[in-house]
Amino acid sequence: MRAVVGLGSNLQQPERQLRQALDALRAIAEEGVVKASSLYRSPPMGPQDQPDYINAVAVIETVLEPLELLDQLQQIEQQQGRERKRHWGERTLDLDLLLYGDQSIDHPRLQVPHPGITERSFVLLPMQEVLGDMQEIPGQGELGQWVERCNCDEIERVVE
Ligand code: ROI
Repeated sequence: MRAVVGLGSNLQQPERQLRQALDALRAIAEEGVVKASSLYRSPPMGPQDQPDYINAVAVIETVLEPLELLDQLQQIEQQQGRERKRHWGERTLDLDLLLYGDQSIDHPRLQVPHPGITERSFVLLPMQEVLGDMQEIPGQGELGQWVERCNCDEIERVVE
């Protein structure tokens, strides 16, 4: 199955955190990371007294079931010493399962598509880069429509 994972960090050298997490994703996915977006920098959504975030999106090919994949993602977060200081606060590494094939999943531990996708420019723009405007977000229409509607002024691509 093709799964789309969102990555975010604003502590402990965020760019390094994301590169390390991409390596870990390569290791768990059968075909590795099929495609990774550029890195993007944006101001925090939530409390403003925290550092800017670095975000990216990765597409992986996996035989893991959604909850198994979620376990693996949480394990990677833990391995990278996930610190989460407060609700909507700074964190070392956040991995979100954004899409799993074209499935809609409503489970106490997991909602897919991730409910934040459509209102978060830091998810929409990297998704658009790797999946294109025509990508369907199950139950929500096409990705391109949401990108048009989003406030994408404050997010910038990290030049490497
Ligand atoms: N804000 C930005 N810009 N990027 C994130 O990844 C992010 N993640 C979060 C909250 C705290 C909501 N804010 C964020 O979990």
